Amino acid sequence: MEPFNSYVDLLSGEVFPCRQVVVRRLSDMARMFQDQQAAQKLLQEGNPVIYRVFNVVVPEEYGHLQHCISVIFPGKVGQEYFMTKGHFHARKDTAEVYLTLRGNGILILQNQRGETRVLEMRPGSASYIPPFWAHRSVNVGKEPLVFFAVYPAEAGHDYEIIEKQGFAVSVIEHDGKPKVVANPGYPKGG
Ligand code: PAN
Ligand code: ZN
Repeated sequence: MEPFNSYVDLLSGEVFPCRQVVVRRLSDMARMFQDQQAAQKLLQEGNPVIYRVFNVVVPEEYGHLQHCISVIFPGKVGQEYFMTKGHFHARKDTAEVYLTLRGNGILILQNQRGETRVLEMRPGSASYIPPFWAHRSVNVGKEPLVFFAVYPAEAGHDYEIIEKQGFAVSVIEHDGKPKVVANPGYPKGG
């Protein structure tokens, strides 16, 4: 195939040209938030967009590199900040790099033993997500969190484990600041 460029608007995160945009609204992931009462209220008030992903389309084959921009909007469901669904890669032995372009976030990582790590995301942070770590990004700032991601094109996404069990930690606002807390709903022992 021919080499090509894409162009990223560093403020909005929009990619040009873009042939595939994923839009995640609260209704797509409402059960992932801790405060179900707050989630239901927000759903009734208009079902906000939580994030968008602008994908550059490349063949989903070994050797290619998938790349995209994610934009997580600022906001909270109860005290919990807007975040992505989070996933393992379907091929768990594949890594990923996130380069943050705008905003402030926290990247939650969790391995198959249920051990978690968190990394800050701010303009200029290049976060390495090693193979076998599930990942979810959380916008803890007041502006959109915009980051560029690149990963093996054959990696795929496995949302099922996270949809069932969630992550062992959540990021909530406490005294006006982000705080990483244990998730009470997470099954003990991983
Ligand atoms: C990212 C994510 C993106 C949206 O491109 O797919 O931020 O998050 P969810 O896929 O968890 O909804 C990535 O990690 N790709 O592998
Ligand atoms: Zn990923």
